[in-house]
Amino acid sequence: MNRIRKITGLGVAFGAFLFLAGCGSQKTPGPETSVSQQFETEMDENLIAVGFSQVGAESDWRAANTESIQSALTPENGFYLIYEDAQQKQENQFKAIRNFILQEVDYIVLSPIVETGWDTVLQEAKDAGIPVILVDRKAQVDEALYTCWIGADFESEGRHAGEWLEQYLDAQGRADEEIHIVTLQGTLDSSAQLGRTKGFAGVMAGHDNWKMLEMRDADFTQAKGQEVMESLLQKYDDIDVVVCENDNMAFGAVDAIREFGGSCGPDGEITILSFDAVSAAFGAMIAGEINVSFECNPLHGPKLQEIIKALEGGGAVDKIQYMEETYFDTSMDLEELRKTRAY
Ligand code: GZL
Ligand code: ZN
Repeated sequence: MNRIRKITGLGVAFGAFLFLAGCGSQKTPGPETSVSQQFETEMDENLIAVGFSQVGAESDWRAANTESIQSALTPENGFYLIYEDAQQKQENQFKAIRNFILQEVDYIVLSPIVETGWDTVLQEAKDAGIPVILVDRKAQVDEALYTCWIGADFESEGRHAGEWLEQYLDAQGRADEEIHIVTLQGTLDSSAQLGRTKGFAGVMAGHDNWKMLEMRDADFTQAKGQEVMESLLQKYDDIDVVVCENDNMAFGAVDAIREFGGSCGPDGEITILSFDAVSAAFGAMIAGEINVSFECNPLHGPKLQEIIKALEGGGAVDKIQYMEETYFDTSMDLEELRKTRAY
C-alpha cells in the first residue's frame, strides 16, 4: 500500500490548490504560485502516510486524544502523519478528507464531529481506495465506508451515571425525594452527546420522582457550560443535580453556581455529575467542586497504531473496538489515583 508521494512543503491545502487550479498535484508550480519556500518532501516510501481529521481543541479530553495519536503515529514508529484540526466545523473535516485523498495518503483517520452527513465524502475515500478508520465518535454511514471504529461506549457511560446517582441518593436517604435535574449536553448529534443522554435517560425512566427540568447544548466547552448554567440558574429556583456531558462544561457550571451564590459538590446543595475524568476533573473533585466523573479513555494512539500495522500486514481487524473505562468519585483516594493517570 505504500506509495511514494510528493508532499509540497506548503501543506495539504496548497497541494489541493495546485491540483484544483489545473496545475496538477505533481507538476512544478506555475507562475501563479511563485513562492520561494515551495519545496517538495520526498516521502520515505517505507512510512505509512496517515491523514488525521480531528474535531478540534475544545476540551482537555480532546487535547489528550490528539496527543495520544500524534505520539503514536510518528516516523520512528513508521508513520507520516498529516494532522488537521477542524475547529469544530464539519465543513473543515470534509475539506481535510478531500485533501488527504488528493495527497493519496494510505489511511484516513477521522473523529466525526457529528454522526450525520458523511456518506458522500467517505464514498470518495472508498472510491480512491483509501481505508478510513473512525476514532472517538461514530458516523451514521454504511459500515462498508469505514474499516473500523475505536471509541467509548457512550450509552453505558450515561447508564453508569444514572446508576451512580441512584446509589448516591439512596445513601442520602433521598430515594423518594423529588429530584430536579438539568443537563449540559455536548455538541448535539455527536456520539458522546447522543449516547450519554440516552444512557442516563434509560435509568431515569425508572424514577418517577426524578424530574429533568431541561437539557441544553453547551458544546463541550467550559465557556458555554458557564453561560448555559448561568441561564438555567436564572430560570429554575430548585436545581438538585446537574449532569454535565464533559468535564470542561462541569468546570464552567461550577463557576456559574459559585458566582450565583450557590454551592455544589459533595458538601453543596447541587450534585454535579461529569464525564471524561481528565486530570483537572480529579482536581475539581479533590477541591469538592464536583461529585463524580465517568471516564472516557482518549488514549486511542497505541490501538490505532496496532490496527494500521495489522492492516498493512494484510490482517483483518474487528469493526468495533471499545476502550476500557471506569469512573471516579469523591469517596475514593483521588490524590493517589490521580498520580496513575496519563491524562
Ligand atoms: C468523547 C468525546 C467528547 C469528550 C469531550 O469521546 O467525543 O468530545 O467527552 C470532547 O470532552 O469534546
Ligand atoms: Zn429539588
